[in-house]
Amino acid sequence: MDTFKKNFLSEGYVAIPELLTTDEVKELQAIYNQLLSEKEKTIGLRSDLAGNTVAENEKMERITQIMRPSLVEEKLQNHHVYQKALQWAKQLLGDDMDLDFDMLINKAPHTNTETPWHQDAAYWIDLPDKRAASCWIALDNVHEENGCMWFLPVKEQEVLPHQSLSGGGALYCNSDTTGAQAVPLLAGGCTFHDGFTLHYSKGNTTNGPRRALILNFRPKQMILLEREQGMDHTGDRKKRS
Ligand SMILES: O=C(O)CCC(=O)C(=O)O
Repeated sequence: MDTFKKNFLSEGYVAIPELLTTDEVKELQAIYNQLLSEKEKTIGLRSDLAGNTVAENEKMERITQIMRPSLVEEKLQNHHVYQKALQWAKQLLGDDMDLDFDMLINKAPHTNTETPWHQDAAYWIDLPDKRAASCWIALDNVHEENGCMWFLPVKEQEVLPHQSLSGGGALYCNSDTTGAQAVPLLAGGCTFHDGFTLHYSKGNTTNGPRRALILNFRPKQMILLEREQGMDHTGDRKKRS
């Protein structure tokens, strides 16, 4: 077994330092900026993971999340990044992996808002086949100060109790995160994490954006099961019931 797969299976996450070329990063940055600025295009798919706790007239997005961006942007849908990431997902978890959903998570400059510790499975319905991999792709150089990812392996495949931030914000869980590792990356690098791995990122305190494109993969059969149950990752955030 190759080292990437071994690490992914034992730790619940792995870093791939160079998924994309510099040109691919530039192409994706341009598409990303367009999606961020054209708010009307992403109505219903867009929200602030920080929750809407500020007064309406002071409202500014701190952690912009856009679900399923490739549904509204054809250039994204056809981009080579989806094939590259899928090949990795197959290598890590098997040939039956397919794209379940994509999303953008942007931390604008000086918004200094952390994404709280959570497990992705807390957002999902319970499926019989638990294999899943989220590919978190850095479109800027990322480090602690602008919000690179942190990970903490979880031994059992169990979903810890989660709560939501007020105002429809992200899910979070209170857990001892001693020993968590920060994973800085250059733009074009990525990490893969599974649905149970605890993860978090600090706020962006720098002058630049922190743009991430996230692609989630799981077995084709499980995607069909999700869709049958009305789960297509476009809707409101809900806690696992
Ligand atoms: O980008 C972030 O800050 C958090 C990303 C995340 O939670 C995820 O990809 O599952």
